[in-house]
Amino acid sequence: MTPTNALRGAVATLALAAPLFLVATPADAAAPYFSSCDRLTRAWPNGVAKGRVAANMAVRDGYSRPATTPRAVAVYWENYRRLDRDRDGTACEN
Ligand SMILES: [Ca+2]
Repeated sequence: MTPTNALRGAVATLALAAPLFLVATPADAAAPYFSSCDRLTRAWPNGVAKGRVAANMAVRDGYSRPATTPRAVAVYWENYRRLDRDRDGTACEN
C-alpha cells in the first residue's frame, strides 16, 4: 500500500467511524424544563444531582438522596441555573 492509499484508507475509516459518535442515547433526549422546585419535585421527589459525588454530598448535608440516573442528570443540567442556586451540584435538594 502506498502512503497515499494508506491515507485514503485512514480517511475512509474515520468517515465510517464518525457517525458512531453521533448516536443519541436516551439521556440525550431533551430534558424537561421545570420552572420551580415545586414542579421538579413532583417528578423527582428528592431532587436531581449532576452525579454521585454531588448526591453523596447532599446526603452528608442531611438531605434525602437525589436521583442520579442518566435522565435525572440531564434534568439537572437543563435546570440547574434556576434551581441549584447554591451551585452544590444538586437541584431541589430536600
Ligand atoms: Ca443545590
